[in-house]
Formats: sequence, C-alpha cells, structure tokens
Amino acid sequence: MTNLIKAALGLGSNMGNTQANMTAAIRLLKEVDNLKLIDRSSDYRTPPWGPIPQDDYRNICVTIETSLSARDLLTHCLEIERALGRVRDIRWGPRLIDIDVLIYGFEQIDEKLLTVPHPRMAERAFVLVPLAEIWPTAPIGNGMTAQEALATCQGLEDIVKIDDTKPNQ
Ligand code: A4P
Ligand code: MG
Repeated sequence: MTNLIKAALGLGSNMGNTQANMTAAIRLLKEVDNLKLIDRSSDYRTPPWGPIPQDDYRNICVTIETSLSARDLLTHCLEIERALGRVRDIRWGPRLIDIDVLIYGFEQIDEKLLTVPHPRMAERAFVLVPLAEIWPTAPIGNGMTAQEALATCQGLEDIVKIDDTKPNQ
C-alpha cells in the first residue's frame, strides 16, 4: 500500500447482541481492501448520549492504516452498517451498529456527507476514553490530542470497561 494514512473509527452498538455486532463489524472491516487494522480498544459500557431515551451502548475505537480516500473509507463503513442490518430512522436513536470516521490523518474535511475530525468527539467521553486507550496523541481537532481532551471531558466516571468473561455486563 502506498501513501498510508492513519485513521480512527468509533463503533457503537446498543441493540441485539452488542458483543456479536462488534465482532462482526471488525471482521468485515478486516476484509476491506487497502485497509489494515492496527489496534482495537477495550469495549466500554457507556450511558446513551443525546435526547433519545435508549439502552446503554457498547463503544469501542479502532485505529487503521489505509490508502483509501476518506470518502471511500466512509462508504465502506456505511456498507458494513447496512450489511449488519442497520436501519436508519431516528437521528441519535438506538442502533445495531454505528461506525463513525473520527480521524483521517491530520485532514480537516467539511463536506455535506463527511466531517472529519468528527465534530462532536471532543465532548464525548464514550469516544475519547477508548480512543485515548489506543492512540493518546490522536489529533482530534483544534490542536488537541485525545489525551488532552480527556482532561476537560465530562462523564468519564460513567464509562465502564466491559469484562466479557463475566455475565451481564
Ligand atoms: N457523516 C458526516 N461526517 C461523518 C463522520 N465523520 N463519520 C454523515 C461518519 N458519518 C459521518 O450518520 C448520518 C450521516 O452522517 C452519514 O450518512 C454520513 O454521511 P448516521 O450514522 O446515519 O446518523 P446518526 O449516527 O444517528 O447521526 P450522527 O450525527 O452521526 O450521530 P452520532 O453523533 O454518531 O451519535 N451514546 C453512546 N453512549 N454511544 C454512542 O455510540 N451514538 C450516537 C449517535 C448517539 N448516542 C450515543 C452513541
Ligand atoms: Mg454515525
């Protein structure tokens, strides 16, 4: 692969078997040409963010290296969401799987269908905690790293690492 870009993806699931949904999403990501998975964070149980009452989420982040353009990367993420049966209805509503492009190198992209770095990342503990675990120096925008943003982020205490060897987590 030439011209490799390091990127980060955020994955969330709060419907069905969330562990199986994550595993399936990772498997499909690994099958994408010109995309190499570098790191996967732990899984975290996180309270639902936003105006819609819904179940807790399982959130993870992964880092990848890719020669895909940012737009093609997003297209693959959306295809994987579709392949896993995601139906888009309510914005910010419950979902089988959501895959967001958090970071794509140092690029700033502001297009109709793609904004990178992900605009709501800096205040979301459910993104920053898994991201900082695997890529503390991740450039999340405004000259900040993931690790630095954690210092001012609210709700860190509600982000709980999941131990899947124990039942009912
Ligand atoms: N889009 C633009 N930029 C991006 C990007 N960087 N990555 C566009 C991915 N997509 C991007 O997304 C709508 C459109 O956003 C896409 O088609 C793409 O062109 P969507 O996934 O259909 O809609 P959504 O996810 O409901 O909206 P949005 O604004 O992406 O929601 P968020 O911000 O992802 O929030 N609480 C917890 N604890 N954990 C979660 O993971 N997730 C959400 C969804 C709400 N609450 C949550 C969680
Ligand atoms: Mg999304």
